Amino acid sequence: MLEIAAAKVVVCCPGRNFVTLKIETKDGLTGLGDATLNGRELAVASYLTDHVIPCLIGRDAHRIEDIWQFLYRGAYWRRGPVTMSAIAAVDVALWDIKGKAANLPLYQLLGGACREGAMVYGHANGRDVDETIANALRYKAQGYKAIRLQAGVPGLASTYGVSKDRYFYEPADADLPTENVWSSEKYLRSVPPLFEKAREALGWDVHLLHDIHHRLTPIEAGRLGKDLEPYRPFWLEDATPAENQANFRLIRQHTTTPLAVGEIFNSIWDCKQLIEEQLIDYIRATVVHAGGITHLRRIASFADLHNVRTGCHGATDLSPVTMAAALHFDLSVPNFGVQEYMRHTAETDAVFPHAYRFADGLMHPGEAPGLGVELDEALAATFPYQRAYLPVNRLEDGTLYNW
Ligand code: EZ4
Ligand code: CO
Repeated sequence: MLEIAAAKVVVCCPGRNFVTLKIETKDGLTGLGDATLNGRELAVASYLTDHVIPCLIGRDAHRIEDIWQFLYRGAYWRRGPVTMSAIAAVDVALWDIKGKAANLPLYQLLGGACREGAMVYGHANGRDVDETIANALRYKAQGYKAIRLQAGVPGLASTYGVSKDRYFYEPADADLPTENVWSSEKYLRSVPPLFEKAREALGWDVHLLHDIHHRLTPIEAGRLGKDLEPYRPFWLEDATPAENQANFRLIRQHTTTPLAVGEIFNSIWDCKQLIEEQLIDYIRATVVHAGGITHLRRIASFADLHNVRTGCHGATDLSPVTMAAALHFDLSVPNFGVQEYMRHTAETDAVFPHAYRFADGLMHPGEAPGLGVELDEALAATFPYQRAYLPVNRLEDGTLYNW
């Protein structure tokens, strides 16, 4: 019995907001879990503080699966991003504690390493094709084996994925949602030339990825997938919204370009049909938004039966706690595909000192017991929460659209 004595939520903003759960056992072990839900942070903080923590005190920290089931079934109200992020934070904190209790890095408890490291992809972006390619060449020079390409669309003032800073991309950019203007027609014309020039400049020995960010209809996505086939993208991400999973059938009928989806999924039920019918190639569900390591392993095992590999979300709104958890998961799961990696700011790295490291295009979670991430609470307290929202999109005629 490893009795849970206390738990608290720390909300901080070292460049962007993070919600972190810290669980302590009676004999002094601590575990961290990330509960950050971009733009809705305080809802998860309250869910944990007001409704979850009181139920944890006195329970056995070793009983991870039982506590997961208690929080999932016991709430009566199942699924949803707020609930599943809160459950994820508890789950990851308990895995962290178990690792520390065993004096082993978490990946050892998950079955041990299946590979030397997790291949990560970096984000190359720019206001135009040339700037994106120049940035992609920098990533390649740093050893990245996979690079995501996003470029500004001619005729549109701004678009997803194009940042002011070369290495950091944080879309939650204002204390109320900014409004962007979107045109699928202009966008669809802009992507094939980006990939054509990227292959000329970068060659064929690097994986190239692209994120559509839910902005196309299935038939438009089918056409883009077909147009990009000559350039062999590693994947097209979030081609179309996936509430209706059957939508992906239409895309599949038209292109052999691999498809990835699921960064906003929070449960295995969000991808059941997509996986069962093999409508996708990579599942992007993450530790923090999909119920923690316990639930993500279940998704990965199910995906493995259908030749779907993992490709966990890893944007800057996923804290170093999630990044570490993801890397332990990535190292141990047989059907790993790729891991997204957007570097955090220096302030974030200082608040969350961590053992994970990058070398030659691969990342490794390190050998520290548990997750290998700490929280500097005194430093975190110097970065108070600042409300920040993701933007919204409108079509050129003013219709509210997907961002
Ligand atoms: O827009 O994480 O693939 N990465 C992404 C991210 C998401 C943000 C939203 O909070 O799509 O940049
Ligand atoms: Co994405």
